[in-house]
Formats: sequence, structure tokens, C-alpha cells
Amino acid sequence: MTSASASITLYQFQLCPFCHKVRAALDLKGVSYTKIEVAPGNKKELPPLPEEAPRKVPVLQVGEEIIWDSTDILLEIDRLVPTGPNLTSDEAGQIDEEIEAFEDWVDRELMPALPTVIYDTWSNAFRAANITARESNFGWWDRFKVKIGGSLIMKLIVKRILKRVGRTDGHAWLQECLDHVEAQIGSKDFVIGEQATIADAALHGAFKCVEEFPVFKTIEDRPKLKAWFDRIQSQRNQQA
Ligand SMILES: N[C@@H](CCC(=O)N[C@@H](CS)C(=O)NCC(=O)O)C(=O)O
Repeated sequence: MTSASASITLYQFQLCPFCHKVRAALDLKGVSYTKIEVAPGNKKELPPLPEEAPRKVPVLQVGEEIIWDSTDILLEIDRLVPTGPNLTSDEAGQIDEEIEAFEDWVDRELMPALPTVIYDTWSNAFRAANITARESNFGWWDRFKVKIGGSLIMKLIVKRILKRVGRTDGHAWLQECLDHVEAQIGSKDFVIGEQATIADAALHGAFKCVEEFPVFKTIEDRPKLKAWFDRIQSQRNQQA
């Protein structure tokens, strides 16, 4: 694995789709990093943040530099780590508009649909809490809060998301998103162009987010999506 000269730390929630997106990009670039699971309640693990930064994850610390917002993090990773594949630019060094537009669509349309299928039943909500607990060093109190409080809060958040988008069925919403993605990938190896970009990182992160949930089967049942998912996964593994 390539190491950037400065040490890199990702402050994250294991199940946050935006954090998954950052991990996908770090893997595709072959970057070593330390992962710190942040307690969703008080977020006490976060480093001191600049005033203008919201207390949200993901936050990436590269040496002394603090970067927030997943899209900015992806762009910075590409800039700070010149080795590995170029995830943002075309040959002229410009950020390709199509790549940017798809990455933005993943953030705006696909990411909000994910909690609605992760926290659809109490059994899945507890599964989610267990995944978070597994990835963290939380004490028993924070674990307890994640399991009971976290599941309740996420159920409320899901209700709010569905109301905001005027839907009642998160699964139908996700399938519409998958139709869009399938049409975009078509018979290509990557979302856009001839190599993996931040568009692939964002989409792979989104799919990884639901990998341990029953809904992932509906992704695997679509051969083009499955082939693309496995291709990007093997690139992530190769760089590691
Ligand atoms: N636009 C931000 C979104 C980040 C975001 O919404 N993070 C959520 C977790 S998925 C968060 O930290 N929520 C905690 C809170 O709002 O208190 C990005 O792309 O990084």
C-alpha cells in the first residue's frame, strides 16, 4: 500500500454512506490511513474543527490539514496523492463535468435513499447498530446508546427523509436509483470513461453501505451492476 508522507486519519461513522465513499477513494488510490469511529451523540472523537466546518463526518486529517465534506475530501485525496490512478481529471487535467455530475447525483439522490432501506425494519436497525459497535472502541454506554437510541433516531430520520421526498416506499425509490445507475453504466467497465474515478468511488461506497443488508441482493441480481461492483472491489483490494 502506498503511504502518503503525512499521516492520514479518517473520522467516520462506519455506516455513513459519505464515509463509505471516502474509504472507496482511499482504497482506489492505495492510501494507508487510520480509521476512527465517532460516537454519533457527542462526536467527542472528532479533532478540533475550523469554525466554518459542521460537526459532521467524514472528516479527513492529513498531517495538520483538516478536510471536511466528502466531495472536497475526494478532490483533495487526488491532489495530495499523485500516485495511483487519477480519480478526477481527464487527460487535460480538467475535472470532467460528467464525472462531477454523477458524483453529485450519488450524493443528492442515492445517498438519502440508503437509510430508508437500512433502517426499514427493527431487525435491520439492530443489525446496523451491531455493525457500528463492531467497528468502534466505544464503551458499553456508547454501545447501548447506539443500539437503542441510534435505532430510534434513525427510524425518525427515515420518516423525515421519506416525507421530504414525498415517498412512502424506500425500496421502490432505491430500485429507481438502480435503474438510473444501470442505464449509466450500460456495458461499460466504469461509470464514466476508461478508468475508475470519483464517480465509481461514490457509487461503490453507496453500494458497500448496504452490503450486509438484505437489500444488497437486489443489486447482485442485476448482472451489470454486480459485474461493475466486483470489478471496482477487486481494484480496491489490489491497491491495498
Ligand atoms: N455533505 C456532507 C454530508 C455529511 C453528513 O451528512 N454526515 C452525516 C452522517 S451520514 C453526519 O455526520 N450526521 C451527524 C449530524 O448531522 O449530527 C458530506 O458529503 O460529507
